Amino acid sequence: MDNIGEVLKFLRRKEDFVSGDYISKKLDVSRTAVWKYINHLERYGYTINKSKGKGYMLLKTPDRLYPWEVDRYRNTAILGERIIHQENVDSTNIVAFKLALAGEPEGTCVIAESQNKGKGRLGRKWCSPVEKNIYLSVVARPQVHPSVVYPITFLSSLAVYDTIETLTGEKPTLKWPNDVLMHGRKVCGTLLELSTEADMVRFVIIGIGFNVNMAADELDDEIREKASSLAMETKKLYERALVCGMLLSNLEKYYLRFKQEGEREICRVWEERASIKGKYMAINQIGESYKGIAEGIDNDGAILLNIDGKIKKIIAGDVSF
Ligand code: BT5
Repeated sequence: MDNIGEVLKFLRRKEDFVSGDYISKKLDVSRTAVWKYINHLERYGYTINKSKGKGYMLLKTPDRLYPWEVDRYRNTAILGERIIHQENVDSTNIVAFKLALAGEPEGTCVIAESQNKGKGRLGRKWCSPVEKNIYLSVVARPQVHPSVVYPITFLSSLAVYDTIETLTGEKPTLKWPNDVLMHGRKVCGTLLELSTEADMVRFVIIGIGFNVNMAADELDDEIREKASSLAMETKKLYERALVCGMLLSNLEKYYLRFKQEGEREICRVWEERASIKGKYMAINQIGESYKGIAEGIDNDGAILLNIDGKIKKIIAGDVSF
């Protein structure tokens, strides 16, 4: 289906009919091949006006995260060079993890329209309704020591932050360690999963769940009060391929910065963006809760909490303000 994106480019060039003959000459394929591509496009959900004498005219593009749609908005050299798009998967992280184990190169993305076993951290569930949001897992091979991997979560949050700011003009809130919120409600979470060997990371799967067009009645009861989407917060719908392309571009920008400037720099950027210093918060770890004032983020991504004058370093947990 390599030529599908190319055929679409011709159809998009003008709001008029494009002849099959023209496309076949440009792509150096037969007229029958063009006809087959058009049929494929229809099966993918595109609405195309077909006229015997005039050719083809694109009337409607489905809101799908097909690789050739995301490519239109992606400005990256590594992330998304290969996109594996699936209608439904258990979890994009599970699919990407298996691919990475089998040697998939850095940058490959698994994107699904829905997940039936979407995962949060600690075995929690990620609500993943069909064709509404972005469920994306990126294979990264950063060649670093396992101890510096944690801040990779921040890369994702920062990329989502920039994407939201560009799209809406609003600044979201970053909540340690992996949440992005709008008006106090979670619109994005990141799940990192890694495979390591001795002193080296073999690969990291960066799993991003970003709520784009989800409506209030699609939220599971358990998250009704605390989750939201771009659409719910701004009262308009977004072209998900555009959002996804922007997200990948922003993620690559921060990923390159992570590689060049190191995890400390990323922690500083995240810390500043999250304006975390001086905030009073409670951090729940399995079975324990700590309350104190945030002093900042350590160089490995842990949060430093001042509890009655004593600094406690916490590497994992859930924050509530
Ligand atoms: C996360 O975990 O926030 C990580 C979520 C990562 C999801 C992506 S989707 C693509 C990739 N494939 C996967 O299988 N996973 C990744 P955590 O911080 O543990 O938050 C989980 C909690 O967020 C749940 O217990 C709910 O309370 C809440 N939640 C569940 N679904 C949500 C949603 N769609 N939007 C906002 N909050 C949600």
